[in-house]
Amino acid sequence: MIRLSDPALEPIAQKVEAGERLSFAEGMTLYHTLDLNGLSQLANLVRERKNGDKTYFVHSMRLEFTNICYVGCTFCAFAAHKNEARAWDYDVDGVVAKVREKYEPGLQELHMSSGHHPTRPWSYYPEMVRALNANFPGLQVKAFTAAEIEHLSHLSGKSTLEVLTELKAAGLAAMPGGGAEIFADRVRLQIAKRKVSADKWLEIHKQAHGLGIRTNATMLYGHIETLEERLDHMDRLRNLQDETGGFHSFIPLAFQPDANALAFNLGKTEFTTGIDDLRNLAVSRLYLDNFQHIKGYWVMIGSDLTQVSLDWGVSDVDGTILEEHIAHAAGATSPLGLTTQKMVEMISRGGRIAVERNAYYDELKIYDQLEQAAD
Ligand code: V47
Repeated sequence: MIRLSDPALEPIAQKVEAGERLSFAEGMTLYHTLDLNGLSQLANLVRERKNGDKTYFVHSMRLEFTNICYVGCTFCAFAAHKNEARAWDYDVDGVVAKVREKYEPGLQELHMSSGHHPTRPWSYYPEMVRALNANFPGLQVKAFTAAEIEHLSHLSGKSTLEVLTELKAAGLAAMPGGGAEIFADRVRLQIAKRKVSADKWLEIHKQAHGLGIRTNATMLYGHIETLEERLDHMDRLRNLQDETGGFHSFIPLAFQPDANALAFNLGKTEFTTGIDDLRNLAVSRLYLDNFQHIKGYWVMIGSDLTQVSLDWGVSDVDGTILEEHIAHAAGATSPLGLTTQKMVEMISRGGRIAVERNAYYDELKIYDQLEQAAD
């Protein structure tokens, strides 16, 4: 029984209970309501209808094979010029060596997204994917954002469809959801002017889905965007998901405000608040009725809040990661990685059932006892 203190939520609650789609205006009501308790209960209703208590995570490794990038997004503290001392750029053997260094038995997913390197030839990318598959059979390579795919298309003179087709043939398992930022032009022109356009980002995901490559979608929030622009972003994703069904999860990325031009020039020096993070997750759970999962990204909102978010619509908490650089360059205070034990504890002590998955979201192991996480 859901108890509401805001009468404006009542017609929304009726629709949610009936499994009906929310309108844009109703989404905005969710962004403005002061009835946070009601909002979380509604999001939880959808979360439990779709996933019960199950909360998914993956034993994963993150690798950024280069931080060299010419794009100049104003929120980014990760990108470096090739002459900077902090620049890195691994060749194919270097990428394989880096994975070998960190490799752990049971590792499922290798998530790679990196800078737009200006001079690496196209052949480097499928070769890297082939080498990873040959050296680590069973490891799923989830790599290349739509922004990187567009970059590879420019680099190779191939269409984005050809690029995707060749990467899939090389063994690409799935694609991450980065590079989406905020789709609205007003914001995109200020934060990611030289990055893939919103329409092209969506087209590339549509092409990937058509080839059977499942992807995710992100949204970078907590900077200069309005609440309408956040909802507009979700609206465009909901429309594409209606067409293709190819997105696994939606991941709000909380702006990390250190060492980037957006923070410096526009005075955006604050981290998002816990309530904004939770509200945003709940609104996305309710608005994106055709997404199976909303992901709470512990790297950017911390594992304590991620645990709380399991009651606000979240049914996926990403992975162990091992070593992350993009958020940490911009001030993230979370650890670089978490153990499987910690992931299971976060979920179980949050009152939910931890389910280890792979990059395809196949269920590998259900942990119903904390002790079982010891292995
Ligand atoms: O594309 C960069 C964002 C993304 C900052 O698909 C920032 O499973 C906040 O896409 N503050 C990379 N965000 C991370 C990403 C991701 C993360 C987790 C899971 C998945 C997935 C994808 O990080 C970039 C950009 O949107 N980003 N700088 C910053 N200062």
